[in-house]
Amino acid sequence: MKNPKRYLITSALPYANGPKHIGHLAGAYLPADIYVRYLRVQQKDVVYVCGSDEHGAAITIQAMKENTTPKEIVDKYHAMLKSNMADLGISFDIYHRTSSPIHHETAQEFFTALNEKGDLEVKETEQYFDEDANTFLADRYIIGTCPVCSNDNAYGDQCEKCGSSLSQEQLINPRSTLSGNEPVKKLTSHWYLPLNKHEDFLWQWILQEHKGDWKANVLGQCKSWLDAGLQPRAVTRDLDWGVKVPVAEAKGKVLYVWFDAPIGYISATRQWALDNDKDWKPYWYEKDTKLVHFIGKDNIVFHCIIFPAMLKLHGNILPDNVPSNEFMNLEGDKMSTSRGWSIEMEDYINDFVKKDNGGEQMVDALRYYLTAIAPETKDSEFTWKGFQEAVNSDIVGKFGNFVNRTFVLMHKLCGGKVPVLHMDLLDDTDKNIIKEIEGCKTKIEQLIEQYKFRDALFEVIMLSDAANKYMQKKEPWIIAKQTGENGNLTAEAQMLVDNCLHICLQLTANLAIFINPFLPFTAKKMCYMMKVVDKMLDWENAGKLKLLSVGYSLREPQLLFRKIEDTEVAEQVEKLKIKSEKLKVEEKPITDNRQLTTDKKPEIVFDDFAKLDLKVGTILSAAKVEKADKLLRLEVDLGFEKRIIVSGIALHFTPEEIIDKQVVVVTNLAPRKMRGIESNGMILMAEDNNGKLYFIKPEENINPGASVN
Ligand code: B3M
Ligand code: ZN
Repeated sequence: MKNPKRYLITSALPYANGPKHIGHLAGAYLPADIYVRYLRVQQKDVVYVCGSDEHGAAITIQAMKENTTPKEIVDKYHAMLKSNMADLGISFDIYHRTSSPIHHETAQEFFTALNEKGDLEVKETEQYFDEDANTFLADRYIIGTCPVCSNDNAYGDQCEKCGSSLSQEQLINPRSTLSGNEPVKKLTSHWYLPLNKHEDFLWQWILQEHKGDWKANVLGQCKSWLDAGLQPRAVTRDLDWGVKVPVAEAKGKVLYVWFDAPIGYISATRQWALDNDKDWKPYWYEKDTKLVHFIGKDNIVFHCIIFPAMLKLHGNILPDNVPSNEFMNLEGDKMSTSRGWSIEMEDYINDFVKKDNGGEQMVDALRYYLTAIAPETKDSEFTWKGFQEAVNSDIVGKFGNFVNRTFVLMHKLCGGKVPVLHMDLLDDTDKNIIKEIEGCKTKIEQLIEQYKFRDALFEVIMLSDAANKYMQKKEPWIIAKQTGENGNLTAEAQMLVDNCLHICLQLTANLAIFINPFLPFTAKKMCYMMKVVDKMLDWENAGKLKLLSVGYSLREPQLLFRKIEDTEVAEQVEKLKIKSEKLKVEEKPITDNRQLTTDKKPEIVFDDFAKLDLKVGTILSAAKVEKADKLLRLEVDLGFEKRIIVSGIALHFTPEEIIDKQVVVVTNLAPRKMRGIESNGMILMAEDNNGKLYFIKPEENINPGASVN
């Protein structure tokens, strides 16, 4: 779209069902943030909205898993996601939530408008029903075997192993998540969006109008959906958590989460307008608004086909572009929080940003690497080694190094002030680098406007590389040794030194402007060093040579980035392995922890119980048993003696985390040899329905050897 009057930028609303990983960050948040920051320094009218997606089975199932209510789940993870995003410099104008009243109202109005116009169809169909739990089983409440990859635990809406988008009907051997039983079919009515009626429009709009400007991966996915033919899609569900269907006869039904979530973009805009005394309507109704959705590839069909069909029926504008990214893998495998093969935003923040030697520079270090390897056209791969190399060689070695050398030399050779530029002394080397600064601006603009952030960032690093080479060629520290007979620097030499450092300083100012959308904290630090206000970062200043006035005194340099050490890389790789191993046992389907297991044992008399000698012990040491994945060798202090006990808990706990823990031990169990080690007792553990283990221990630490009766 040429010259839009305003921009509305959205990032996919993350489900508030758990922490989100840096693959999510790289896919939908960081690129949008770069784009928005770029538009803001161009003084564009831009609003950037996002928020937590708080409905759907993803939330209610997590609540079952954590043995709590959906409300507590969304409150907890909404707070976490909001603060993680802020910590990582994602500059939303609003981070809203779909549990808010204004969202419920907006989504209901939207549904009612379509329903009253006759754009939805009501159909009675058979749906899976759990007779034990006496409830219909929406989406993820059914698990079964994936027809594509044979994964036994595919969800009713998606297989997390191969990424296929599924419907419950496609699952082989469906089972209920609530009881594990085979579900029965029961009649129920739902509202459908007849997508089949909009095929022609969608075909024309996506594959004709946008074939030149949408990304190939996006067009490709849309084409295969359209080629396969669109089906009517249910937009309501039998669930008790979500936006109530605003129709009297729809008791016990809520809007399908994928119907209400994208409307979350609208309700967030409304809330932003309320908070800022603005009018939200032009952003959703005026044709000169440029609406751009940033998402990951698993969300393409919803943002390119379903939501646009809804928007069109509702009389809203359509997205101008949906620059979806592919996936970012991690150390050779798919990133997945549930399998523990991921780096959560929360963990990165704790391990790097909130540590000594961390801070905002480590936010920018991550933003740098994630953008440099952004999966813009195909899947990409995060490795800790790659992170280290990118940070150490590009932003420490090239960008940071140039800025630092410039400041050090300016203080040493030019008295800490911006030196004069002697135009008559400029040679070709000077003129070439000046041209490069100007050229860089145009290149970055073109690339960002095509959503090629990776290449745009590469241009900035190339400019800093060229800047280093320029300085290396000019060698002002050598010229500064050309002294006359009186021992002072010759006038000509001083002028050459001044020219070089003048250019290097203007280059630094330009680098700050160029890097700002990508690494905003770095740009800010550079402004501080140059003693200029943030206004200098306005895009119209880019490419200019007079950003810093002659004679202006500047601050001492600060280090922009620190190196990543080998030990940090090793620690993170190790941490990843431990985390994923620990979660392997939990890979089983989720069952409801609030339901009691009923496997009862036969009655015993008191004397049977009294035969057990139960004592409190303290774990003194723990170590893995070689060639036995599940076993830990524990040394336990029982007060009167220390014992070796072999326990099958290695997949649940690391040795480090259980040292000093108190446990209850069956001390009079006959000794048993396991993997050649004699085990003298047994540790009592509780196990929930998901197979997760918990220690049984006194409320407070007491003396080891205390008896348990
Ligand atoms: N919450 C799905 C996801 O996190 C969903 C996105 C909604 S965007 C309107 O992948
Ligand atoms: Zn699959």
